[in-house]
Amino acid sequence: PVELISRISTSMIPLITPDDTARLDAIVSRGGTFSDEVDATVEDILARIRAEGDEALIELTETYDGVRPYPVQVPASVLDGAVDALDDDLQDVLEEAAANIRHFHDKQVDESWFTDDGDGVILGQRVVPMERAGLYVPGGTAFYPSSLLMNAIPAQVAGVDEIHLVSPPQDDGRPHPLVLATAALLGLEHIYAVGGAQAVGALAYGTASVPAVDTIVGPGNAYVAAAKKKVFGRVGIDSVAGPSEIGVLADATADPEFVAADLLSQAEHDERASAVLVTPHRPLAEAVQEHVEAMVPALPRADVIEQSLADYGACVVPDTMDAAIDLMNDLAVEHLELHVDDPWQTMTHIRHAGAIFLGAYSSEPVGDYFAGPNHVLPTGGTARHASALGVDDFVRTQSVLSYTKDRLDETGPKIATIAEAEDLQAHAEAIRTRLDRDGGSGSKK
Ligand code: HSO
Ligand code: ZN
Repeated sequence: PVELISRISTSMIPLITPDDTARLDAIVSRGGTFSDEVDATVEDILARIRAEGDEALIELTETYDGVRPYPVQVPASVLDGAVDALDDDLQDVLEEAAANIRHFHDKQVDESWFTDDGDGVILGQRVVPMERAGLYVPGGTAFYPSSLLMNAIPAQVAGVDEIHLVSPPQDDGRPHPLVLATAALLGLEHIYAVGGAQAVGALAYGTASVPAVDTIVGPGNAYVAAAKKKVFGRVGIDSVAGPSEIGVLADATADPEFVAADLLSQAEHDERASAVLVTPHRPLAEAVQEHVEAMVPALPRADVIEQSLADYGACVVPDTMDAAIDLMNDLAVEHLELHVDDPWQTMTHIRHAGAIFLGAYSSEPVGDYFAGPNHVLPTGGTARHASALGVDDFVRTQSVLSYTKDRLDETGPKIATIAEAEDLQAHAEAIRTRLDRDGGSGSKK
């Protein structure tokens, strides 16, 4: 059957077996890498921002965006009328989507907790929002209003005090009107007409106009991603997102047209996006191939889709559903759709995926735009260790300890024993000096 399969694998989305490890490896390891040129340029930009602040920020903006920010911080008066730039219907649905996203993220809020053993000893964990978050928002055609909702709302729900948004200036020296409108819709107040690595630097180090923040989130080009990686440690960052991907796990009950349409929805993101169907039911794979062929030519982004499918698309046909599930777990895809008879049952076998979409009507764009879960998700196999962007990315937990004299009298000698085993005498003394005060059990007589 392998020879047979390779004969028809010239389709727009190739049919392969799980033995085609070359293609499957290419899909998993296709993440974004930076060239040395990007790396050196970004290093330089960050050093200049650090040394010269606003002056460098404005100069670099003129160099890279060809315009002076007018001014760096967008005046409140501009924001007041910004929502008018939105078409009324679009405004309504964005507001509805924002409410859904807020509702979902409300559920993520963790409470502080404290234990009380009844003897006055209290241990606990405080959940404390960050003071300042930085949001990177791409300009012009790379700007998706939905992504601004997905990045800003968790910060708002977390209770972050100040959200500072940066976005590159257009010809008029201001961020794109749609960026301003969406920001205004969300009630964001601190907006700066700067972008690129210089904006990330400004958020990380602070300048006269842009305050230093505690964490920086949001998508951007290779320069922005490289800058975020470099300032990580000084500030927090969200994970650096790779190209989008979708995996569809399907059995004979799946509707091939739905499956094909959903594969294409991710393949259109960019040339490095990936779309993979895994099904043990070969007739389904072939039907999906046919629907793909039929649908792609009519799509405005057909070129992008053809490229991403040619490099990173596949209809994989393992022998059994168990093998299909194993493969899906190995791929650890960003979006996993389950088009199977009992998706809830199948889900119990899924270990690795960024977000899971169950059944024929949970199409991936439902999650991209509207349902409520975050669309900033781990890509490139990182779903093995990473999660969706969420409220957790904007809070810290702090441990709390409150001991009593009685409890220290009881446990102090044990604590001192460990300190001495570590040869850390001052640690032991910090305990013993308290036990000695009134001749407690640890006292040296
Ligand atoms: N699917 C993308 C998010 C997105 N889709 C934005 C449309 N707009 C990454 O999860
Ligand atoms: Zn999408």
